Amino acid sequence: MIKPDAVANGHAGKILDQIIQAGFKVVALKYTRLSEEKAGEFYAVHSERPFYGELVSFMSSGPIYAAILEKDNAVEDFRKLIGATDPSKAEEGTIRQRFAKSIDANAIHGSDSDENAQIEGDFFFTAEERF
Ligand code: FUP
Repeated sequence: MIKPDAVANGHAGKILDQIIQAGFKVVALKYTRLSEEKAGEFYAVHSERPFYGELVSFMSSGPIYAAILEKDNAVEDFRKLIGATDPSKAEEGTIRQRFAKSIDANAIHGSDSDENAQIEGDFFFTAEERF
């Protein structure tokens, strides 16, 4: 997901370009907005964390781009490409270092396992929306 801050700041095109240039194939792509309810469902794993309420409200605050990406070793390589959760700790040239301002508004989300990538892909896309 390209998050509401990056979309609002006009960075979505540059972020998508960096992803594609890094060798990821776009299997599915959608411009949409999460309701609070859907954002809460997406981040249910964090429901006990102190930042959950703000996370849900931020993630439903504006439109996002959702995508399914494909590549060998995709989860690990994508997490390297996006950088640390806290952009102040993200390596030079990573998406979060380039485009994110804070740990809560951190520009982009990447799945943390193949299993979660499957679940999160199914959250946004039907089979007919994948190529
Ligand atoms: P990541 O996998 O890098 O997106 O990081 P996490 O799964 O740990 O966190 C998910 C989201 O929760 C982050 F993208 C932003 C938010 N978050 C906070 O707002 N504060 C924190 O201290 C940690 C995470």
